[in-house]
Amino acid sequence: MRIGIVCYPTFGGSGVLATELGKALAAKNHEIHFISYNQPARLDTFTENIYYHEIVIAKYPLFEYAPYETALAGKMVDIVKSAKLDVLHVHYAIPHASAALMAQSVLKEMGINIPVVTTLHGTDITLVGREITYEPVVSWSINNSNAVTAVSLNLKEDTLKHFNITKHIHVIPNFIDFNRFNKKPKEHFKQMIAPHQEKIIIHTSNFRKVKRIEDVIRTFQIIQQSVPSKLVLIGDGPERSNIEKTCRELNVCQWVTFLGKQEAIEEILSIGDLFLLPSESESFGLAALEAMACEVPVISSNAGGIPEVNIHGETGYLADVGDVESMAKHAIALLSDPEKHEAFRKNALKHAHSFDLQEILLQYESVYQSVINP
Ligand code: GMT
Repeated sequence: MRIGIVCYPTFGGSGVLATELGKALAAKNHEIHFISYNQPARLDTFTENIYYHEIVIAKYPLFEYAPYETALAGKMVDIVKSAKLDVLHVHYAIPHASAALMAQSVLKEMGINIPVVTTLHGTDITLVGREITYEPVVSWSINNSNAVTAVSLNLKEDTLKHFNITKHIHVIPNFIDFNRFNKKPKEHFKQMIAPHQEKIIIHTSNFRKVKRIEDVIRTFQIIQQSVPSKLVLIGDGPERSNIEKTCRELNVCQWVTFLGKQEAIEEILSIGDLFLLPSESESFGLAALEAMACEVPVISSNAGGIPEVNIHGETGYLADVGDVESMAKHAIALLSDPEKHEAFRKNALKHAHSFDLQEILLQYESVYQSVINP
């Protein structure tokens, strides 16, 4: 198939997932055309069957806000025609789904039929999408896409609860590529970060408010008082200064390392003893799945779709959003019981296998087929 993938190019979950999906489809001989306003972060090497098309937004003094959606729709029209695409797959509803439907209408007038598949990722539904100014357009885009997928059962339920939806929503969860994400022998990293065999606790995210990284620091502070440990923070974003301030206030700076944005996250995850994900809202929690694939148990909140990924008392522990005492209590108990910790490591890996990329790819391919040959 010739597939157009529209996504945000950033390190955020939807862009990462869309890029990994495109790369995996290309490896199965599909022709993939990425359409984005910048080279997607994980599209960093030359790969056969992959093309990248940048949206260029023409500037004009009249435009206080450049019309991104119009430029994107125009780009889609151009690529569908020139690359003879079979399907457009847009990731994150706003504004990709409505722009794709605009392109679909334009192309229809030219006698070209292009089906649109929309994947809902999370904040496009749970946060921004519900804003009064966006909601009618998001509802319309979902109902008029040829097929819609959501990354967890919880996100599907949230979409049906908060929007007036008439369209069937397929649940196709986030996936993991075990060729890349597996526990690697990185003892020298461990030695560098924890020279006295301290436990290594990791958090990765885009440092947005919704991730509640202050809770990561608060949980860590309690853990540190009982278990010698180090906290490794991977990523960057708007909350960075607040987090540094919290570290100073709680007097934990000497045990916290900020690594910034990292490409080879799997290498750092490989030295982890625990992963923390206390998010306020999380449709799936791809970061937790990546940790689990590297055999790292997860202590998380029970928000959104996280309980579909992190199984309480098996792959890690869940607590209510903001309940840092419970998160720390579970973490201390697990880190202090080597046998249990080892069992949780194995359980985490085993459960991660139910999200194997190769299995999830088949589900996306089947959705594409269903809209190309309805
Ligand atoms: O929160 C992020 O990391 C970015 C956000 C996005 O939409 O770009 O991620 C969402 O999509 C990911 C991939 O499907 C999910 O794993 C994340 O749980 C989800 N984030 C939220 O719902 C907050």
